[in-house]
Amino acid sequence: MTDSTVFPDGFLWGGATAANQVEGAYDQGGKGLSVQDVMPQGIVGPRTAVPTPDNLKHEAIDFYHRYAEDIALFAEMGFSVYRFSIAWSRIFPKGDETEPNEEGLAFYDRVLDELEKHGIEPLVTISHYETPLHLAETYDGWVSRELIGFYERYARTLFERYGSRVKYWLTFNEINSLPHAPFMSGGINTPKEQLTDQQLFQAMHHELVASALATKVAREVAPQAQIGCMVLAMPTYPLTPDPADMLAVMDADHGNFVFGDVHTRGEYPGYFLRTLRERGIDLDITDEDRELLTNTVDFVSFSYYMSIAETADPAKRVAGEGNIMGGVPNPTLEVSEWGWAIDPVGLRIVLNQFWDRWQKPLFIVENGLGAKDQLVEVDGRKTVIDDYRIAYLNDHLVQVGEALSDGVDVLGYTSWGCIDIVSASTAQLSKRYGFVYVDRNDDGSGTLERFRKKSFDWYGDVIRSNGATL
Ligand code: BGP
Repeated sequence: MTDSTVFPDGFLWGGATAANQVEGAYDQGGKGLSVQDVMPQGIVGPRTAVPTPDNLKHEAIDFYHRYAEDIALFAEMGFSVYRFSIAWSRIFPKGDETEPNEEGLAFYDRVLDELEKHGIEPLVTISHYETPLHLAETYDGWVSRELIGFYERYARTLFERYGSRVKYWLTFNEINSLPHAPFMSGGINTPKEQLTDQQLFQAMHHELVASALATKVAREVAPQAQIGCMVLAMPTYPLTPDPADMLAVMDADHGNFVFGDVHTRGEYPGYFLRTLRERGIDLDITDEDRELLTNTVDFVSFSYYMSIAETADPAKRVAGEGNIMGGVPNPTLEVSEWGWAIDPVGLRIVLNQFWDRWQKPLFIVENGLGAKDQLVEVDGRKTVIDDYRIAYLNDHLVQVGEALSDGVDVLGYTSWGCIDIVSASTAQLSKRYGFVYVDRNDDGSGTLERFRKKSFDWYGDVIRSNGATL
């Protein structure tokens, strides 16, 4: 139960998706290929040389043609915000052109029209794991400084076109995932095992400069825009009270905090400079870069799915456990079907941690439970009785209420994959997050018909009561 007054008036409630996981139409409307078009197995599998028919993202859930129907369903739940991403390769098919693709721009005009019609505030991710493939193959993605200019042109085009209609913008999805998934997150074509620290940190620096530059451009061409950074949040607990374990936590945290620190403080923190020195990394940072980094963000957004534990003892580190960000499993927590630790309290902890550290409004832009759903018929209507999803979301939202009572400034909450979409890690559809079931299976079969799950009605009640029914 939450105190019925804890969610402030104007708290933004909604859901989130990413272009490559919903749109489909991967080669329509003048769109170029993105890194996702050669990742048929998601992060877990290798990239392919060319697009292959087994890539579920090529059709995904066909949002490209069904956006009006889907947005109407979001409106029925009472969404006041919808987070979606723009596919870079719809706007600049190769990434390095000088003129944008009008057909791509027009598609997002139509999406915005639909949102406006329903009074839903858009929250736009500029780059969500969708670097144009040409930039990956020709420039090695963000390893190249040239990407800063290409991204600037892309971001400027978006601010000019949509700046009067879109208030909330995110520069890069989960920017701290770059070291863990360099191809998906940074379009880096060099295989991960061959990448040097020097290349990886340089790519990170380029993204941070590009993000700050986008903020600067927005201030000029879309002054009412609010720009946020976006990080993957994962509170890390010491496996034992041994100070060495706490130090391991501090090191892991620093590896993630550096991204938010730069975005909010406008410069690299001392602990990061120490890491560079100790690893013998000599970053190419120009005076102009330093100046650009001072363009700090208006708010900090993040995804939250799980927490993790850390240890200094290599013997306690079991290969393949933890998750893509590292860490070791926490024996006190239950896990999802995909081994992700379920930890609602961790969300309150991370909200307080980020607020204390950065003193910027926070936006929870991803949270949810990936689960295998069973379509059933109740009173002649097809649905999913997803009590497990309701329990997960309810418990997490109660903790958001706790953080609000702690005095944390939270702008809103967008549940991840508010309609079933293709999973980023597995590239399958059977890992479902939605309030809306989409009839599409891992083998590509299915009618793409949409069905309201039980959680659809539950979330609608939560939104309409502004959190009082939690
Ligand atoms: C985040 C990504 C999303 C997303 C989500 C859930 O890391 O920003 O794109 O899909 O995780 O992950 P998955 O789809 O692998 O369950």
